[in-house]
Amino acid sequence: MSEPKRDRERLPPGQVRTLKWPVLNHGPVPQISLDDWRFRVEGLVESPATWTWSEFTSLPQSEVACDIHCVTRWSRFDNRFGGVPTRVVLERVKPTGEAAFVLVHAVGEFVSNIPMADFAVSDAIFAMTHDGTPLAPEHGWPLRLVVPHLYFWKSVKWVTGLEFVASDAPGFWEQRGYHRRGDPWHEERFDDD
Ligand SMILES: Nc1nc2c(c(=O)[nH]1)N[C@H]1C(S)=C(S)[C@@H](COP(=O)(O)O)O[C@H]1N2
Ligand SMILES: [Mo]
Repeated sequence: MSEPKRDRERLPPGQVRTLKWPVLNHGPVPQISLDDWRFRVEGLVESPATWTWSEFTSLPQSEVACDIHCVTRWSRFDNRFGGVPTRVVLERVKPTGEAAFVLVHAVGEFVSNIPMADFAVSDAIFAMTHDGTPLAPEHGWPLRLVVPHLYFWKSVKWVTGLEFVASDAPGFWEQRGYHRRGDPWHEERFDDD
């Protein structure tokens, strides 16, 4: 077995470790009813989809252990997220060859843009649980995206669906000066980094 990575090596440049889990969102925590909940996939895909909660949660699930890094400089180690890997969704909806970016939509006006190659990594997951318990409402219940290798603003809470597009379109924070991609290891914080 390999040695666990030293904490120092797990902390991207300019980050500070926190043991708590801060809450960050624009606007209020939405009221969501699982009966009305839908996950819609549209745009450049062979099989557009609209899934109910029971349909979505019938998709194959797994768990991901990861550190999370917020652009506001906190990092939280050793999170365990359970849910449906993005790869499972990709297998179902089959993006066309032109699909180069994914717009991840949330309740309200929140959206974030993610390059396909980042979205399709094996540890990106639509999470329903954190450390074995359902997500708290303020952390995205019932479903949030987690893309561990990008700053956490890409990990959209209260996800409502995906839109596959050919060219990049900046999302909510990306229109307000955040970086298009957001790699913490390269400190891609703002659009001029
Ligand atoms: N729907 C939605 N998702 C969102 C946000 C938001 O405002 N709305 N904020 C993002 C930002 S800026 C961060 S840092 C993380 C924070 O997640 P947390 O509150 O679970 O720590 O959620 C991201 N996902
Ligand atoms: Mo953030």
